[in-house]
Amino acid sequence: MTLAETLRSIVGPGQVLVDDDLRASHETDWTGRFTGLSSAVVRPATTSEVASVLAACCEARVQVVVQGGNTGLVGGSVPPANQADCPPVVLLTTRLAELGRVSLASRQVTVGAGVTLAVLTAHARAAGLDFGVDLAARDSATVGGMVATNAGGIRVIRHGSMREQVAGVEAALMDGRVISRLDGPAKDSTGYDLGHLLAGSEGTLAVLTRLRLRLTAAEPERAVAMVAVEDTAAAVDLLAGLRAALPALSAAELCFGTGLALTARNLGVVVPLEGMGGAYVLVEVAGEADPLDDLLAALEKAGQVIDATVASTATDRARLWALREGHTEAISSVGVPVKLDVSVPMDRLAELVERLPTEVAGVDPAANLVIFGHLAEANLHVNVLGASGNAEKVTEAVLALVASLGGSISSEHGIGRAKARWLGLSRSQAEIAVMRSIKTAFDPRGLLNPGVLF
Ligand code: 2HG
Ligand code: ZN
Repeated sequence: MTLAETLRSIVGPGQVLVDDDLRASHETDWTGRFTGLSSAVVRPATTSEVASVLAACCEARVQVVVQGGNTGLVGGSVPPANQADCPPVVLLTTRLAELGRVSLASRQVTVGAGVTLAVLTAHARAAGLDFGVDLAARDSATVGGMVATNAGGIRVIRHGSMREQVAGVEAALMDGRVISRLDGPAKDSTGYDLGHLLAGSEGTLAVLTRLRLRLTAAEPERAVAMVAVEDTAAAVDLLAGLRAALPALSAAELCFGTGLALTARNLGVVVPLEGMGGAYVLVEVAGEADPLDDLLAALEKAGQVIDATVASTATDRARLWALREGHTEAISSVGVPVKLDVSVPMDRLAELVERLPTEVAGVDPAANLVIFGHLAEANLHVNVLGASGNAEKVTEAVLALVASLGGSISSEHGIGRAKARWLGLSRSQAEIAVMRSIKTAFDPRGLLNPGVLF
């Protein structure tokens, strides 16, 4: 039997896509920057099918690339560009769509890795709870991909990143064995925490098939404001004041005039507070009761506010959020960006913002820089447009600056293929050696997500 025949016998003939046009959307990433050929796209529906697909590929020594919603921004979910002679199989997780019953007592739920964030959130809310992580790609991003990349998003200040939500995992190894720990014990000190190890491993160790996830209390009432401040340093001071006054602060997002103008143009709306500030902070507070008065009092007390627009209706809140969440699409509407997702110690954020334009212009004077990010984690999304011919040099310059400020070259998107060359800027040689040993223990033939991370 050929590998394709074996794969068809495992998942059914209709679930092995080999035609060019059916494979195409799985071979290029969301940004359009990363693309590579696959031999087939395989869509297993159960853990045992995933395990059998992996075992068959392992036996045939064929590489496997794992893909969920393909919303990743570092090229980690598509085949490598340089492997047309022996293209990998893309293993698509979207049919792993099980939605378990919400346990109100443990505040946990078990779901398939292919469930989207939006579906998980609706499921939790229907049970009177909520899910703690949220991000703009919620309608397509799968929870498996989000755990694999340790996704962060807009509410990390309140509930942490994806790893913190993981109470247990089930995953298939490249040789077809399955590890399963889905009971989600509230306390567990029985050795290595494999679930937390797989979180952030970017599909290089195993394929996540089911996740036991923690849920949060529902906080249905929200108040949102967009605040104009002098500059990034003032935004950081504002954050300190808001954190002191608002224990239920659920988001603090950083924007700048260039990105807001581009996003407003793309959405066909007017920029609020245009020209008023050197930086803008989108603030959200959540609670069981309407937190608007608390937010107004906190803004008054925190200082630094040049002007603010406060949303008092759901429509106005959505309008303000669209201006922040719409940045990614607005940027892609004008070109293919070099995207770098970095963080620095909070007291270096203003310096990073100040030095970036010179650093980027030094490599490519014609490039356009658009920055925004998650203020509370000092996580900046650096998007460089018009520099695709200089992508590597721009990446080098920005990441070197971040490293010199004591920062991380990936705050929440992962290393993927985009930053694999620069892993050494954020991790020591000893750490990388240990990571490689772990990779070998899970996947001795190096077949899973080749070229990602290392
Ligand atoms: C966000 O915060 C995402 O909206 C995407 O992490 C960031 O487009 C980007 O650079
Ligand atoms: Zn982000």
